[in-house]
Amino acid sequence: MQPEPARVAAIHDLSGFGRCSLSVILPAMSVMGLQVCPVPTAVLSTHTGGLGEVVFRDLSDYILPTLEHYHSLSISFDCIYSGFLGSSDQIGYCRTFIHQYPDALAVVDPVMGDHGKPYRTYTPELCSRMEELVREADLITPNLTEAAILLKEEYPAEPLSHAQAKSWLVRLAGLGPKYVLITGVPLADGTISNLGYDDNRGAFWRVACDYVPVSYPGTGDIYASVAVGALLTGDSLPIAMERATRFLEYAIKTTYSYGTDPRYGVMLERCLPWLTQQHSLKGYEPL
Ligand code: PXL
Repeated sequence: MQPEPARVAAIHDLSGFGRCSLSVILPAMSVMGLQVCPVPTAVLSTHTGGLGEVVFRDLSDYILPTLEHYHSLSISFDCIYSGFLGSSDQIGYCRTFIHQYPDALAVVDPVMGDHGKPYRTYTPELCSRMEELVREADLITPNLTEAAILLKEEYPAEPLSHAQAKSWLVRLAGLGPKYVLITGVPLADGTISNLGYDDNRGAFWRVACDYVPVSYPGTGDIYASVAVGALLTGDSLPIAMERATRFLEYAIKTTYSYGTDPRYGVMLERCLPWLTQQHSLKGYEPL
């Protein structure tokens, strides 16, 4: 008999338009063969990246009663995966969720900002408390902006040397997680790379990305959900990083070729079948 698919509790917002958070995490992980159980932290009409006045409903009072309900049903999870939060109280609720499932892979995407700036709804308190949640994680997936906030560093004005990049990865692992992935890092070798670190092995990895002169919302969510989906279905860390990077390259280049409004996100629907195929992946490198 086929075992049940790995089950993921996905604690993120649901943005109706703009292809980010649960709207992309659910299809991407589902098509990879995972069972995703959404636990919405907030419901928004759109993401907060330039689409005007957003309708925002905070769901802070939904998370713990939902957890209790799942407990009463003896539902287990293989992974607790948190992302965009609606309020700083939700830091504590996510920690409780993680504590209740100590055997599950705890993934924290410390969603806080991009391009060197925090997102509109992310208060200084929410940013400063994110460290409490990161401490509980097995794996974190910050972009460079979020990595800088967590490390209390200025957003780097210059590309990072390999030694600096390794130091950032090790310092992030020092906050708690065994595995660290940082996305979108300009390196002094001239690449923009996604970086990974496995603290158990002391192994550093790098997957270089093709540059495309446009930025889409939701790409961090797609990267993290594909990488986590790959890990949960048996990929090694560097292969999972490469699967996520190659998929995003494909989705970004597809979208760019049509010239759609970048605020509408990547054309995920057209690209999802890629995730059902096995690709030979060997483009990662040690950092
Ligand atoms: O993709 C990150 C994200 C998630 N959720 C909301 C956002 C963003 C980024 O802009 O606005 C609501």
